[in-house]
Amino acid sequence: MTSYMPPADRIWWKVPVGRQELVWIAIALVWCLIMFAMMPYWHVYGKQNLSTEAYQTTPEKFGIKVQEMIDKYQVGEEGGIPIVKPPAGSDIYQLGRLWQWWPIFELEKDKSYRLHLSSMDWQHGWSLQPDNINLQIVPGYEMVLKITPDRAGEYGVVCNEYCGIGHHTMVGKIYVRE
Ligand SMILES: [Cu+2]
Repeated sequence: MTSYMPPADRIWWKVPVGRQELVWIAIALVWCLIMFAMMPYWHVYGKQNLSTEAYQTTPEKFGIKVQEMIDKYQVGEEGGIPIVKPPAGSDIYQLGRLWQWWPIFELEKDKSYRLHLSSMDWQHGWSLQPDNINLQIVPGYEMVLKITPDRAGEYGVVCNEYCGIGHHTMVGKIYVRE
């Protein structure tokens, strides 16, 4: 009998499941449960997934927050992009747009900040180098993550989501001072 023919026994669902099949279902189920448990385990102990928060916003609202922070804490300018030194422990805002990460931050080592990220136009990829922290940044949502820079130096923010003709020039900066 082939599968496209009707079963010989009309009430086939009452035929007991074979032992081998039961064993494989059990093995697959146990493996699923292990994988399920691994997700929270790696989140906590794997040191690879960020604990981010996400909120709805609009480009207009987010742009206002960014500008308010710049007006309060700007300390300089580099290549036409403001450099901002917000107080330790504060909420800091960086926006992505064609083709900039705006503004540049000057942060203190070993101090924590709540970093808010959003896009003004379309999807960008926020990639912190050389630490390789990656986040998808989309308009309409703000991602929030707590950061505590533990090394002084200059960090780059590159866009790793192709966003048009100037994508390769979309490079931002974060300075961390002792
Ligand atoms: Cu891009």
